[in-house]
Amino acid sequence: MKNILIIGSTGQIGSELAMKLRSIYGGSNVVAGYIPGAEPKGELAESGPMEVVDITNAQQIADVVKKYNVDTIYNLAALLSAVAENKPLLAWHIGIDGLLNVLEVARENKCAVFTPSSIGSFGPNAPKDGTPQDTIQQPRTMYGVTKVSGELLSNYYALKFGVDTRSVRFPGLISYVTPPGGGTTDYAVDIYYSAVKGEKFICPIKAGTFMDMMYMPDALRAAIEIMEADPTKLRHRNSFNIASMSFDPEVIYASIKKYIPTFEMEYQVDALRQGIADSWPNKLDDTCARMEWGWNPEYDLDSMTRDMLDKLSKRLK
Ligand code: AKB
Repeated sequence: MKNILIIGSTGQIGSELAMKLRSIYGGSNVVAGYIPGAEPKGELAESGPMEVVDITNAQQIADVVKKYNVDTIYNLAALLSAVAENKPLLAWHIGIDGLLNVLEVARENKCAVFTPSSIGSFGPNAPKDGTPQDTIQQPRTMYGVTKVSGELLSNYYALKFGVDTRSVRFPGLISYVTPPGGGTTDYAVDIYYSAVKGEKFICPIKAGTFMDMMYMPDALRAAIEIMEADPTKLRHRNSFNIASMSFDPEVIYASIKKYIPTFEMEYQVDALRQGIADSWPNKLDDTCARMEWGWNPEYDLDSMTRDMLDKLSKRLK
């Protein structure tokens, strides 16, 4: 990777990934793509180039790729799962029509492409525990439908046209920087904000609902390491299961209570999010990622909780 374009650089993953990529490859070599209304601010705006790149506008993507001699595109434009259920056509337009634009530009300009998939690419017929890399997926959400279609389309472009497409299936991502918006796993971020603010947490997901989660520093490393991986070792491309921890609301609550014993939580279950969570796996098997490109997470629940509470309490002072 020498010249990188991030589409969706001001979102939950993009805002942190852009800074991490700039620290590795140099500020001027990482273009922060954004849509009007979501302009980069602060360090992100000051540390390198930024350009309007709407994923639904193929010409705009092509112009920026040519202007900066881009060789790698991080395609992070997407609606999260709960929002996608309410706006299915928009989810498809951004997730699939947009991806097709990116893949075509990549084919014409010989770019590598990273497009994240998700635990949401699996549905209720997939094995729930130790969900294998290659298994039945059959998601029942529009989010999942776009993720599986995106995986297939990206593999097609790799096989048919030799486009270097790669991807990981992200778990719920937890970070103290940019909050997520409209995901099913967002509760696992919100709970830390409530704990640090000294508020009771109202949990929208039932006790006993286990989902894969990951701390953002591990997720950023995964996105970079998969793109740097030796292609001759990759048997899979789109998309690798990755995992680091799996918990339900009771487990994360207990982990926070160790540090803030007065913290309280009560349940008010959100039917939409609960339905989505019930259709997702409890825990993925990430053996292929470990074997093919050396994936290895650094954070577990306890080390993440300590870091989240420490960083958030400084930020919210
Ligand atoms: C969501 O909850 O929609 C995302 C995801 C797991 O893909 N965080």
